[in-house]
Amino acid sequence: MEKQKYDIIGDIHGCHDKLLLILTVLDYKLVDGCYRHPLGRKVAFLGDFIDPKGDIPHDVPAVLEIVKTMVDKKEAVAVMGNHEFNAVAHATPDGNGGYLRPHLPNKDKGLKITLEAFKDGFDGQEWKGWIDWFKTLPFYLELDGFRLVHAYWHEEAIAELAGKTLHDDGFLKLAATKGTKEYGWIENVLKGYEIPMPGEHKYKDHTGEWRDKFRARWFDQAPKGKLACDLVFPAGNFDIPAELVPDETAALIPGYAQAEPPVFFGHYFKPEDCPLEPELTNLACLDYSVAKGGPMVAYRWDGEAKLTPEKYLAV
Ligand SMILES: [Mn+2]
Repeated sequence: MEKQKYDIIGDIHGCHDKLLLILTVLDYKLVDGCYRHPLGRKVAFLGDFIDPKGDIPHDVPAVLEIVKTMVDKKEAVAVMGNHEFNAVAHATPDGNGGYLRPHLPNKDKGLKITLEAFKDGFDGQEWKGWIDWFKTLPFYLELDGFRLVHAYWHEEAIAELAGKTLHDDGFLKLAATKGTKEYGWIENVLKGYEIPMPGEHKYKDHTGEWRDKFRARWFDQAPKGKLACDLVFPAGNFDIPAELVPDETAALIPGYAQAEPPVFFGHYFKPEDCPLEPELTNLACLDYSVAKGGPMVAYRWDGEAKLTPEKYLAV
């Protein structure tokens, strides 16, 4: 049987104008309040719908309405991003007078911008309704011929997360508590893979915090004998030294085997001038920093096992 065709769309972060544009260019039409494709194609969303940066045009409620309506009407599928997970933890009381994600004045700036757009903000019924919806989003999807995950297809975490949902309060609490195995699974799948810097090196991240780990190319096969600057993903984004990564660190990188179905993910803020091409023939990161003014990117998947640059679309 012929496979269902999908247009896979990377991170959105409230960028309503680019979402409308990419749907239009992909030939989706608004019919009965829902975007639908005349040839029966569907959209696959990779998460991070909310939390815009303040200086980029945004309309979070409109983005959420479009995505949820398409998912409800079975015109789209969607996985959870780390920003949706964070919003759920931020909205859930911890039982000790606080929240699973503490409300700190200088943290979660994007979420503050998100909340301003809803009637009565954090305390309103509208936001509570969206939190309920975020909880329904799967942590990953394995469809006929391809896979979707926000950041990292980690076999073990994915096997553990099968059947789990944030509607289970016990699981949600564990998943939001540092040091639990549930927290580790969620970190991997929604935030990607970090390996220690070689030696005593540290670098300053975008929040100004000093870090001794960096986001690695989790998909490379047997990456021994490489320099740290060659293993950072995306390339050139951070101040990572040209120093050999010890074998035991490289051995932590599982790789993504060539025989596996194609996997699509977002999350990584690839620089906006990054070439529109897959990282591997069966692996593509579709986040080109739309949140910072980069393009929104889609991949037009027609059932192929081998991904090609011609199938990319950027607006
Ligand atoms: Mn993300």
